[in-house]
Amino acid sequence: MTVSRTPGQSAPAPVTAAGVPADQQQPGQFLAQAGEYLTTAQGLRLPDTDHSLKAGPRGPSLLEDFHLREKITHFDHERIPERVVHARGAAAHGIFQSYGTAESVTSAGFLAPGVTTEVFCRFSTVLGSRGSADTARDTRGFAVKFYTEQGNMDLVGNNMPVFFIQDGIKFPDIIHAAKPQPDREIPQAQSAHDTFWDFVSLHTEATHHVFWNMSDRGIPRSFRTMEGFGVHTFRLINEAGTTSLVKFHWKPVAGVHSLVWEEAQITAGVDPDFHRRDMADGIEAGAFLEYELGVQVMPDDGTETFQGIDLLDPTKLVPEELVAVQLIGKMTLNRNPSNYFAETEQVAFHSGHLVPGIEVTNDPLLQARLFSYLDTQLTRLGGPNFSQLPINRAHCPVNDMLRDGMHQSAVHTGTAAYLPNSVDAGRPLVADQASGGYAATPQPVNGPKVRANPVSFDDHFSQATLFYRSLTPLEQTHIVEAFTFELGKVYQQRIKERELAVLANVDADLCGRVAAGLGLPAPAGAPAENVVLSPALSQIITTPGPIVGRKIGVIADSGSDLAGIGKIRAAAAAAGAAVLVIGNVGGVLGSGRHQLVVDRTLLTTRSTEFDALIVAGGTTPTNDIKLVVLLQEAYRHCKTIAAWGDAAAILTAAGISPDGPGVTVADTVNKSFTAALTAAIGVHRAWNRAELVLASAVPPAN
Ligand code: HDE
Repeated sequence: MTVSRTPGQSAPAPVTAAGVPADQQQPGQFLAQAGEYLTTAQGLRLPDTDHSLKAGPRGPSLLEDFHLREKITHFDHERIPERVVHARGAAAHGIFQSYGTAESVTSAGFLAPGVTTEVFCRFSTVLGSRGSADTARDTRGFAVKFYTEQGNMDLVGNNMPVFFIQDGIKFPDIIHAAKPQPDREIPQAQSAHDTFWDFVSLHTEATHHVFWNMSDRGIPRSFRTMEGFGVHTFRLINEAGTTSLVKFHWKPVAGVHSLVWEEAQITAGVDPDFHRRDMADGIEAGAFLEYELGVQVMPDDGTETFQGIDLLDPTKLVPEELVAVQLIGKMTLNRNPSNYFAETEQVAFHSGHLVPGIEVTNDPLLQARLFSYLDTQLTRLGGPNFSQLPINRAHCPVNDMLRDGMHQSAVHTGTAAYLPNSVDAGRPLVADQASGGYAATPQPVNGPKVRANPVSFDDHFSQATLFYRSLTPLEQTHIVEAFTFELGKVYQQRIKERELAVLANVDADLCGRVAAGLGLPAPAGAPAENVVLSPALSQIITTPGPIVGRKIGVIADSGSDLAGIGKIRAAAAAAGAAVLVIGNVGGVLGSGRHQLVVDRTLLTTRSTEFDALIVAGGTTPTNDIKLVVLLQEAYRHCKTIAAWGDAAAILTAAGISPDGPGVTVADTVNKSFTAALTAAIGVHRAWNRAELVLASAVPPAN
């Protein structure tokens, strides 16, 4: 018998550890940090945790030392298996505010007008181990858990809209090929090796995604400046029961910006935590990360295609020029986790965590994911009760029949652990749709049992061509350089040749340039003709965007115009950017009102930390080569360079012309100087310098 819950009838509050309701627990504190004194896990107060119990000060340790054994045993088991992919990550808490504009396409409660929902968002790289560098060339994970009133909803996406494979059964192959090679376990967190290129050159459906990886999207400037994509097509249902096919997009308010390759490589060594530090520092400084959620809505007309694009093929995108992205809400990441392990490491995302109004499609990649995400937690989080971990708990009442199991921390009451029952008055009730029950809209399913793809999945190249040709020449050059770098690291000649044959089917000019770099002949191919371009795919802008979260380095010493630095700091702070003072040595510059703490020295910093470098007026020229390297590197990476007063001479001495592109020089710090700096940083890079940099011998850079 099915018993429905009548509307308004709430389920009993969930009971968790030691009978304390979840909403009265301070996560972590109740279990591990109550009381003043250090105790064992059993609560026994300890008088000494520095000396093991021994037979005399020089004697052997005694087996009976239960504190020693508990302490060491627990330590021995502190690590859990890292994620098999996306092991390296960082996360933040925040809120999602719905604009209510999605009401026409979905009944999802958290997308209704005026609803605010708590979120936890984890960004990651795919290939590297947990301790690898943030700035590796790779796809980035962009996973958001919405703690909605209808249960947790996870949007487990990436920063690229397409994927390497069309069918989930290939996932172990692409990941095995891309991860470090199994004999020597090298290279770490890189695709620049034989097995990756061996696989993708044989498995040409990966081509479009490979182009995204080789583009600037593979090396984001920060999590703040990354787009996010749900990748698959989802089916949305509104209150009236009308369905649509939808692709999700996250649009960063700070714009889409990337590193340049040399910068990414240097940063991997100088600051492997570059992205996680940037996010944590930004949030701490109040420069929150913001993204608008958008949808492309396509009719669910039974064809599962839109203007010839197969919506079930995850190697294809729908150009925004064909279907505009409509904004439906905004996410603000505004709180750092307080414990990396408890939150960021233990969070468990699952593409099958859905709410009414949002459903999956038959995309064969998505179908396999629906199995994998639950399964992987059994190993990673040690059993089936991972949803009871504080970070994974729903923020709405939970009343499941999932009893017992490893690490069960709920204390279920009642005698009926089954349904239907009469001994617990038929509870918990099952909910019909009117009471919020999740019921998939009936979709007809039929067909012969086959291991096969639709014919439309055979087009592996046309959208790679679309992507490549939609970019600006400079972005195309970055792709050429990335292919040349990666294939240049490949040992086996036949793999390079096979990948060149793939490139020939995307764009002849690109193939020719990469072949020239590799010193190999360019094969002929048959690239798609008359591809309709999508300029929205380019990330180069000419109108200044926000500079929130950006870092400006000001080179100064005790003779510098400290008041001028103060004005720059005030202007930067007003725009959400940070100024760091770089001195010859540490300490404090000046005294009184304009006193400044030195944040970095020429020894502790590198240009890659900054979006702009400014030399303060009054600074004494030095012979320190590290200063020249600092300025030249920033120049070479097309970053904003500036100076005021007599400090222009320091630029000249470093081989940088004060008249050069993207170099701003003024007599003094005034409003027009700070406005010019903000505008220059707002377009991200002085791209008009790029040609000069590419053409010039280094040093000097002008
Ligand atoms: Fe994942 N993926 N994936 N993936 N994925 C995991 O789940 C998997 C795919 C993505 O920050 C794992 O808890 C399969 C596409 C992100 O915790 C695992 C397939 C997209 C994250 C897994 C895919 C993603 C993961 C590893 C092919 C973009 C990190 C640990 C069928 C739309 C989430 C874990 C976090 C993590 C499996 C393909 C995104 C093993 C089998 C496509 C962002 O379950």
